[in-house]
Amino acid sequence: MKIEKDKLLLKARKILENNWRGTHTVPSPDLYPHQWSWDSAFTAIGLANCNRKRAEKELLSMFEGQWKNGLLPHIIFRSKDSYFPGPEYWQNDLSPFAPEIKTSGIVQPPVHAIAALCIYNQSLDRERTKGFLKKLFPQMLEFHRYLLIERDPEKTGLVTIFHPWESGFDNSIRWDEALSRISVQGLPEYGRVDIKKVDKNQRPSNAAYDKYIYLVELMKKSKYDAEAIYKTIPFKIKDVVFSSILYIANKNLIEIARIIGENDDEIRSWIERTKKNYFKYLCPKKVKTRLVYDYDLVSNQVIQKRTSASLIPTYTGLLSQEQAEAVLAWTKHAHFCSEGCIHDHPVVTSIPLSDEESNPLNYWRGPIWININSMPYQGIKNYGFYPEAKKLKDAIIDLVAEHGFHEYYNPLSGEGLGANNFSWTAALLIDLLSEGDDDSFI
Ligand code: 9WN
Repeated sequence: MKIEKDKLLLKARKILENNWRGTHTVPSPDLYPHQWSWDSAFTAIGLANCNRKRAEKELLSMFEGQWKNGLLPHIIFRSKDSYFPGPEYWQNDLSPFAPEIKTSGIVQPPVHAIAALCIYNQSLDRERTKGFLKKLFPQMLEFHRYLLIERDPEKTGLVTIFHPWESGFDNSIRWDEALSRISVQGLPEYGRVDIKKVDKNQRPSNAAYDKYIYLVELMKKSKYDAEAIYKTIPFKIKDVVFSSILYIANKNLIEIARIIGENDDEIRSWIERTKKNYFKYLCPKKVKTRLVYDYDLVSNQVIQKRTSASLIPTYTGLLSQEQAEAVLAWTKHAHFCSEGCIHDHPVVTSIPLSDEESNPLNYWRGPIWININSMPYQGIKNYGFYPEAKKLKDAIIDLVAEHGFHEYYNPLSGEGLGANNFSWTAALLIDLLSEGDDDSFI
């Protein structure tokens, strides 16, 4: 498809403009009317290319929600607009560390340092941007410290998540087995708002929501204290995407420390820890596919589910060239919707189309998401697979140009699903379209 790049860029910027609320960008006005953590960081990556002042504000405002123990919550509640679970349900004041502002009590992947470095790299006035980095650096460091201490008592350099929402891949098949072991008891009455706004076939099931709410109940009982939660919660997983993103974010934090003249010894020690344990936990020798997976701390098993999560490690640079080739071969197989498909989008789906569990409509259980395409795109490009990377990039752009800026897409038809006018889709598109000469790496 021949796309008109300038028109597409304008549309993407307009979405970010409409979703801007003066201090932050909402992921989508109707379904997600507050500020989400990794959404804000993806949005800042897009804004770094076109509105750097706003990009800085976006990240700084996200850290207004930071807790005194470093935890950066996955939602800051910014308005009275309806969302469930809302602030009255989370009750962040159960924790002595919570801020005044109302937030959730869980985290999301730390994309923020990656976004902050993007802002600096794109800045036309780097001296001034250093001031922004200086402000944000200690807060990002505190967040990473929380993840590497409170969420990693095993000292593996890998993050333990307590809830599927922390992964950002909410109802992914990656969590099915762990959730199936949990029996829900004493659940409070609650009413979902999401399925009043989006077709319920495109959202997680009620049974999944019961487990999500039950897990939050358990965390509330522990007053959101990670040490206490570790002892009681039945969902404890070393998340491959979260840990990979943290590793990249730590590398970027080192670069930021260099730019502003801060000490980076502690960050380097975290990086070494991750390097030492990444394969030990996430891809032990007995794993025949050599793909990198999540590790379930309750069953003490690698979760060998083939999903797009296993493509994210390409972005870390930790894979050997041989392993990166295996990932690439895997993506080209049934997992890219490509040759032989009824449309022309060789884009990464959340789980392989060939998988019998794949559902083209349902959230993280089949559809295409733009963030899980842009990260492997950077990854395979870094490994030197230029033609494949170019093909993926063109496909992402084509998909959005043809079908609009949705939260996710049906991999069989390209049809947009979930929320419309979705901020990270717009932002990551801006980032891809702004990369300079499209053919520069061919
Ligand atoms: C729960 C905001 C968020 C994203 C997540 C996505 C979805 C929320 C929900 O929306 O999760 O956090 O209500 O389903 O799964 O990745 O950050 O866009």
